[in-house]
Amino acid sequence: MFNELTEKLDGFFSKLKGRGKLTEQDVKAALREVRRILLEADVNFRVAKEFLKKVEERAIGEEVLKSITPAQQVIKIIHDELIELLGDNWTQLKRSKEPPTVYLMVGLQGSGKTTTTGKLGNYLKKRGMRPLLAACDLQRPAAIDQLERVGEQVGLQVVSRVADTPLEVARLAKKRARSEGWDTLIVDTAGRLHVDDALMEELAQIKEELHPAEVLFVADGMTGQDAVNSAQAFSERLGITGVVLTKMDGDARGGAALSIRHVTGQPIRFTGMGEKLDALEEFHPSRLADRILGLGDVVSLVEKAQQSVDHEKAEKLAKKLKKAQFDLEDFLDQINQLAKMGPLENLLQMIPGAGKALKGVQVDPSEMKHVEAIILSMTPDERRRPNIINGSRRKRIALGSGQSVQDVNRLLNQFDQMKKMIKKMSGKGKKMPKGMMPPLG
Ligand SMILES: Nc1nc2c(ncn2[C@@H]2O[C@H](COP(=O)(O)OP(=O)(O)OP(=O)(O)O)[C@@H](O)[C@H]2O)c(=O)[nH]1
Ligand SMILES: [Mg+2]
Repeated sequence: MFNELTEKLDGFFSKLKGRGKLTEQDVKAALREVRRILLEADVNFRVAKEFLKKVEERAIGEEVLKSITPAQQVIKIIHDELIELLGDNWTQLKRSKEPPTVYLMVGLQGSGKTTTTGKLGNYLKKRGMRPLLAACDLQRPAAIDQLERVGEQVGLQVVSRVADTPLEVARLAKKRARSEGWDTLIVDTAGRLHVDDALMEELAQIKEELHPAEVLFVADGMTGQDAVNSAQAFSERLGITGVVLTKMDGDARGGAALSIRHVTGQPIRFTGMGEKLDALEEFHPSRLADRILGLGDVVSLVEKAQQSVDHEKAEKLAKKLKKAQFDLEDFLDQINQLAKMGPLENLLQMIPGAGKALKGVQVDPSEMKHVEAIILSMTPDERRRPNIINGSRRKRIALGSGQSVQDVNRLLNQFDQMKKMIKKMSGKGKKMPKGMMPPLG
């Protein structure tokens, strides 16, 4: 996410870093460059203009000219202003005084409403709440099926097929939530290709009926300028309280986040980071600003690791590590843990410097599958005592896993190296961070 923007700013700032004090001329030239970067990244031109005006006001003059490292000063100003533009720090979604708290999901067709309904339900469930989902998209019969499937996947009940109009389904769903004691109701609605009156009217009626605590505008992060226009329309005609930016796992140009926030004045609450129903992240402006400026997002990385790793397993593993009993079963376990943390590229992006260093390096998820296949083709005994795996066993494992003998050799070598490294670490009495895995080979 925001790769291109980061890269360009990086390139520009490395030029800047080589210079002495900045003159007004320099600042203007620098900001012209930043403006080009922002526009290319699909930031709305009005937003870019206002943003840069603020930066310029702060940058030109004493503050920068008197500073010892002017480049750093400019970076800091841009960073601060970015955070300012992206919004205040993340806060929890609002709750209603009387249950159920209703969250109304709205947005254009295909923006990710139904998926996000499931993701949000999953997110709240994990935090101890009891959400109920409501299928109020009666445009297409398939829409109801889809939400029912999503509900099943995350283990949540869905109110569907109880009436013929979205408004009536919404009303009955809230009634049911109240009488059965569900504390949250998340309402999936229909989308349209373009903002149209019929849709706005339908949504306005549902909103009036349900008194939602939040109206969340779900926007496709890949759509750039379009996202801005529709966000503005929904914001003006319906009134929204927050934004979920989906598909930010793709190569979104990034401008959407900046612009939508500015145009609607409403905070971005979450980002969708994949099709899976756990791929929803809380939106942290400061972290995103760090990311835009290439400072990495270590906080997210650590949080992610902690959430995904089963702590009990981690503790068992730590004990094994101490006794240097780490075997291929554990190795496989670790690979599966890693897989749970999401696409590898996402994780690597969060490590400072990794974005640049790994540029062009493709991390192939099928690699992981190969490793898994190889280990699964071993006997339990072989997994526990890899040193017994001789030449003929290697051939058998290669055949069984559909990989080459070289692949098997490589994996065993990697495992060997990793074991040596672990021994070294535990020998020095260094503690592995809780829940973190050792680097792969
Ligand atoms: N990569 C990626 N895909 C997503 C994300 N969120 C949703 N999608 C995909 O986008 C497509 C559309 O998502 P839906 O949830 O059906 O969108 P919708 O807004 O409900 O669509 P309509 O009901 O037709 O208006 C699906 O293929 C989803 O899997 C995301 O964060 N990342
Ligand atoms: Mg839908």
